[in-house]
Amino acid sequence: MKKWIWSLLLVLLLAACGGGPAGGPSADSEESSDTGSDASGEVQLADELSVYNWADYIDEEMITQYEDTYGVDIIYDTYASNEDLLAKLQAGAEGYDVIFPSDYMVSIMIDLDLLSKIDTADLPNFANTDPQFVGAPFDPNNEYCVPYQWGTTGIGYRADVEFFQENPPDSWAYVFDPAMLEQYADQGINVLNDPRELPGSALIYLGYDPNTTNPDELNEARDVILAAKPYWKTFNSEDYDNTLLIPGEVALTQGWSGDVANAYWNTYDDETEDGNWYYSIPEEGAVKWLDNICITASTERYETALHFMNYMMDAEVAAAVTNFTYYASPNEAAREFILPEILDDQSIFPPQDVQDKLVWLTEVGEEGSFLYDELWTAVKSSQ
Ligand code: N2P
Repeated sequence: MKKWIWSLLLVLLLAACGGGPAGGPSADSEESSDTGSDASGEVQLADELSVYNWADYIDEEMITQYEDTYGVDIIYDTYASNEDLLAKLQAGAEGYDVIFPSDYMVSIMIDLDLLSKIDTADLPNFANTDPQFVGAPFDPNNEYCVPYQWGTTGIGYRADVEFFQENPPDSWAYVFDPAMLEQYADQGINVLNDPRELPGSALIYLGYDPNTTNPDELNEARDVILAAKPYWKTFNSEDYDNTLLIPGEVALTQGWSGDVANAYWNTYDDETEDGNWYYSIPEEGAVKWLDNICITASTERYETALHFMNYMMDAEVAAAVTNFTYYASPNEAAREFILPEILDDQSIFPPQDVQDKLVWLTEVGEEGSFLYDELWTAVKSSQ
């Protein structure tokens, strides 16, 4: 029996109603877990689906739209880092169906058997993906995950800070060099509360690979972080754009591209035609990342999870997510629905010469993970 026969039925139904996301079953499930196909070949969706995503990383209206269209209640929960997500799953948390790990975390999760396999032939909307994001090195045949959003890790700074008007932050020294920090730290500095991203930027500042497992290089990065830490006000990667940047609680942040763009557009002044948060990719280079939609190995609602995955790859849904989060979309078909000011914003979609300076984080192996854990514990426990 063809697994996605229901998607055909829905396409016909949506076509009759004037459109909507392609691919979807009838929504009259009575069950909280998948029941597979019934006699007519339609997949019976579960009553509920548990989705676990990064904080501030979706347009919640797209969740409501899914619930209303398909009659599936989404239990939506968020995390602050890949490591928090991993810890939760490793602690045996069951019930999460759909998760959004980044590149290097996909590799780790594949090795730990934490993900269900998928077949992209079952996902009609996978065809919307920009070919440059198909078959990324951490999942070369997309046997586990599909791309969700991508971005970079750089520096966000407040345009109205006088020091930055003369000295636009173009180096990681603005985050890590105490002599530099002296100039503006009293106005507040935030860094990402993330055990790979913060050491990663420090390593790049020092001229090292952000994936190094060389203990001397990691010790050097730890010392740079410890020397800068007294100047930092907050470690926040969860809601810093809304609680620290937009209200002007800090002057500078190590930040993710979309979060800083969110602050830019939310401080945009129609009169000056400018926002108050700028974003820079430091001259030493920076990390780029690709977050993914994956299904947990422990799911009992595999078909519903797959159906949701396909929904998220619909061109209009993916565009709505980017228009809300300000992160770049790997969905090529979504481009025509993305607001022109977002498509033209080079801090969100960096030009090729900037992209050439970017590196991926990769899995560092068991010993490497131990070293990064040790570094992170030293950073977080120091006074
Ligand atoms: C947005 C989270 C961005 C995810 N708040 C970075 N991988």
